[in-house]
Amino acid sequence: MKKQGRQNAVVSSRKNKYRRGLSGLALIALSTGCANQSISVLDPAGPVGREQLSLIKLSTGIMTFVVLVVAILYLYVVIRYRERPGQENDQIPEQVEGNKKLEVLWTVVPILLLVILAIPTIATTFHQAKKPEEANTVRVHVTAYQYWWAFDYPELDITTANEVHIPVGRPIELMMKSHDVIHAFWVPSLGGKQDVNPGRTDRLVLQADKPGIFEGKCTELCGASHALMNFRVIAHPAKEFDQWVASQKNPVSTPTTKTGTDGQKWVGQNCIGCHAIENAGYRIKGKTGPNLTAFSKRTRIAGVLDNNEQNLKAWLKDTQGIKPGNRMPAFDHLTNEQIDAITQYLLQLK
Ligand code: HEC
Ligand SMILES: [Cu+2]
Repeated sequence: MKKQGRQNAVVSSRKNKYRRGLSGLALIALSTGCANQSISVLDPAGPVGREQLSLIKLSTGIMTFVVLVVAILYLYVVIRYRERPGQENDQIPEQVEGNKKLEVLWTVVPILLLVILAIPTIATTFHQAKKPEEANTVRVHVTAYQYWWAFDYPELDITTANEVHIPVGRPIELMMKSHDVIHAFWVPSLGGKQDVNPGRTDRLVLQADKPGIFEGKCTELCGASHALMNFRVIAHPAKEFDQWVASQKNPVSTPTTKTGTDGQKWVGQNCIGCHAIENAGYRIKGKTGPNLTAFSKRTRIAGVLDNNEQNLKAWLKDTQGIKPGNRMPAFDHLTNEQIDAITQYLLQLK
C-alpha cells in the first residue's frame, strides 16, 4: 500500500512537469518501488555474496559478544559499588593496582577475538581476489562515467550500458576503470564493493546461482547524481543468455513505419555524436553516452525510470531535472512530432 502511494506521488509530480528537486526524491522512491528484485547483502544469490555474508555474521557476532560483556560488567559495577545511604562522602574505596590475572585476561581475549576475525577475513579476501579459471569465465569490461555504467564484453564483441546480462553458474570477471572521478561498484546480493578509479584497472569476480535481477549502486560519492547512478545485473539461465547474446549481435535497428524512419533521421542529427546504435546505418558511433543498441530491451532509462514511451519523452525533455548534472543536454527545443518520432524509433530497437 505504501509503495502504491509513493508511485502515485511520482505520477502526479510528473504532471507538474517534473519540479526540480522534488522529482529527484520521487525518483528514488520509484527506483526502490519494485518487489521482485534483490538488493540486500542479507539475501546473497551467489558464492561471493555468501562468503561475504558469513564474514559479516562472524564480525557482528564478535562485536555483539564484546558489547554484551562490557555492558554487563558496567552495570554490575555501577550497581554493586554504588554509594549507599549512611556512607560517608569522602570515604575512598580500597585502591587496587595491577592484577596479573586480569591484565593477562583482557589482553589475551581481545587478541584472540582479532585472530578469529582475521583468519577467515584474510583467507576470503585472497580467495576472492584470485583470477577465476579461464575456460568457464565470462569477461566484462566496466567503465564508470558520471552517472552511468558502460559494459563491454571483449570476447563477445558486445557493448551495453546500465544493465549487464550474465549467465548463471559461471564466474564473471569484471575489469573496471573510471572515465572521470572515483566511483564504486556494488551489487549487494552478489558481492562488492569495488572502488572504480581513473587510470587503473581493478578486478571483481561475481557469480549468480539463480536467475534474477540484482540491483547495483554506485557507492562512492561522485557528484550531483551519485545517488541515481543505478545499474542492474540480469542473470539468465545459460540458453537464455546465449539468446540474448545473439539478439544483441544481430540487433533489429531498421524502422518499419514512416514515423520510425523520421525518428531514425532525427536521432542521426541529434544524438549519434554521443550514442552508438549498431546495425542502424549511422557512420558515427558516439562514445560519450550509453550505447543504445537494442535499447527497447533495457528495463530502465538512465537507471532511474521504467523504460516506456511516456518516461522516454520525459527524459528527452528534462534530462537535468531527472538526473541533475548529467552529461546529456535536454532536448526541449525539439517539436513534439520530433520527440514522438525519436521515441518510436528507440522503442523498436531490439
Ligand atoms: C552530448 C552528448 C549527448 C547527446 C547529444 C545525447 N545524449 Fe543521450 N545520453 C548522454 C549521456 C552522457 C547519457 C547518460 C546520462 C546519465 O545517466 O548520466 C545519456 C543517456 C541517454 C539515454 C538513457 C540510456 C540508458 O542506458 O538508459 C537515452 C535513452 C538517451 N540518452 C537518448 C538520447 C537521444 C534520443 C538523444 C538525441 C535526441 C540523445 N540522447 C542525445 C549523452 C548525450
Ligand atoms: Cu558514481
